[in-house]
Amino acid sequence: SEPQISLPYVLDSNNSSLYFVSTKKEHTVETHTFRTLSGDISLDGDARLSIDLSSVDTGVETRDGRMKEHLFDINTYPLAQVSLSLDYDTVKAVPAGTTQEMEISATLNLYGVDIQIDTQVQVSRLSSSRILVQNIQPILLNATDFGLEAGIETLRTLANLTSISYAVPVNFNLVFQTQ
Ligand code: OTP
Repeated sequence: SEPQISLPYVLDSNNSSLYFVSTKKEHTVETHTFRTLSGDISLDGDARLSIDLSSVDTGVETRDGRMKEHLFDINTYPLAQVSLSLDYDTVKAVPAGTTQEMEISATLNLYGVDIQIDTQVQVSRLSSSRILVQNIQPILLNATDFGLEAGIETLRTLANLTSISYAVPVNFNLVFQTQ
């Protein structure tokens, strides 16, 4: 059943995840994550997700360090930020135990560049106070859209690789809860 009163949602970071995929040497595909996410959804329907780029975890410390320094330049751009507006009441009205598909149009700010992401998510109501938001299709980023190709070429040279793809699929599972 739906909550009786309206409250803002806050990301439950321990139960949320965001994964991205890299491809090197044409066929070597690896999955990586960011450990630290935060976010919220206000009563006005302003939804935000903040990704702490210093929390990148590729399973290889040297690679994490190189990505922070040469790719993301975390001293200048510590966060990637996603924002969108949605209808709070539509989210509130999803009955517990059910899933609803929603079209969203979000802005991703990464490396000082804003790009628009139009995609479909599914919103599942876990309980009166918790929802799970997941992408349905993989979200396909291209590093060139953010001016990140020079950084990728630096990583490629440092690791002495023949290629690293600029195409990066992203998937997320975000749990939001009211307080
Ligand atoms: O020697 P060696 O072979 O070992 O070499 P190494 O492998 O060590 O070194 C080589 C290095 C390699 C191979 C790594 C290269 C790395 C890359 C190519 C990765 C580059 C990464 C990029 C470009 C991007 C990373 C991803 C992000 C920053 C995350 C972006 C976030 C996205 C897309 C999420 C978007 C979210 C949306 C649209 C919605 C969010 C929802 C909400 C806010 C809630 C909405 C709520 C409701 C209710 C609907």
